[in-house]
Amino acid sequence: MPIRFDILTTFPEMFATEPPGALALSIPDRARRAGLVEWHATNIRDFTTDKHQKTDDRPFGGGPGMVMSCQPVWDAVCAVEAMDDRPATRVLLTPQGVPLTQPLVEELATMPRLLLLAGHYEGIDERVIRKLDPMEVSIGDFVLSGGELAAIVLMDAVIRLLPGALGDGESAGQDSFSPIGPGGQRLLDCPHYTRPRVWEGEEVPEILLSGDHGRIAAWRLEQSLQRTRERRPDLLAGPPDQPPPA
Ligand code: 9D3
Repeated sequence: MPIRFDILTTFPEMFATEPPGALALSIPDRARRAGLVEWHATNIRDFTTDKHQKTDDRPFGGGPGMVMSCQPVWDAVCAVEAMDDRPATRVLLTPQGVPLTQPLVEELATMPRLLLLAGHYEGIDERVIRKLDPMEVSIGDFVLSGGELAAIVLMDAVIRLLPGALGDGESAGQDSFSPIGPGGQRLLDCPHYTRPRVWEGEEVPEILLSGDHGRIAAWRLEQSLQRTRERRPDLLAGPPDQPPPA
């Protein structure tokens, strides 16, 4: 069975398979055509009950922006979940969520069905969030205009991990090629080079031309460690200090 994504959004066009959108190209499109994944975007607006099809309203307590209303979100989730027998893991894309990391992506890739809820506006009424009790996920500490692009990022990261999604040329997800540090941490990749051997007077590092695969592997690991220390020391740091016992 393919993994099934259901996306609930007021912008379902962002998930179209044609004309090619973000997920209708490259690895996700090939995975879809191979039957490894299917996705269905549902417009939350189709579940509004008022004549103006309003999905949002002004915030209690005042302030800027609009809040997505409970009823259309709840009815959309219930209707979409009933379209398939498999239980859906509910995921709300929100700046308040837990950070999306590769271990979380790997966990999500084992699920038969993911229901992604993407909000626009300031946010969604907290009461329907509590009733849905979704996993809340953020893709990073920057401000998007809505959850849709975050949903696309999550889908791309999950889809490329599905068995059979990567072609022969592409390095795999849990790949043997991804550099691992002395403490088992994931490291940044080493630099890569291809022909010509000299470009604009810049030479390819001599070691890569040596044919000595042992020394090449050691050099690449050292490059990965050095770059990780310089650019992402947080990846090498151990767990944060525990507070001392009282
Ligand atoms: C400027 C508005 N913000 C007030 C403090 C709140 C806010 C609401 C909704 C900010 C962004 C959004 C829309 N973003 C998402 O829905 C979102 C998101 C993001 O903005 N960054 C990283 N991950 C995610 S996941 C969903």
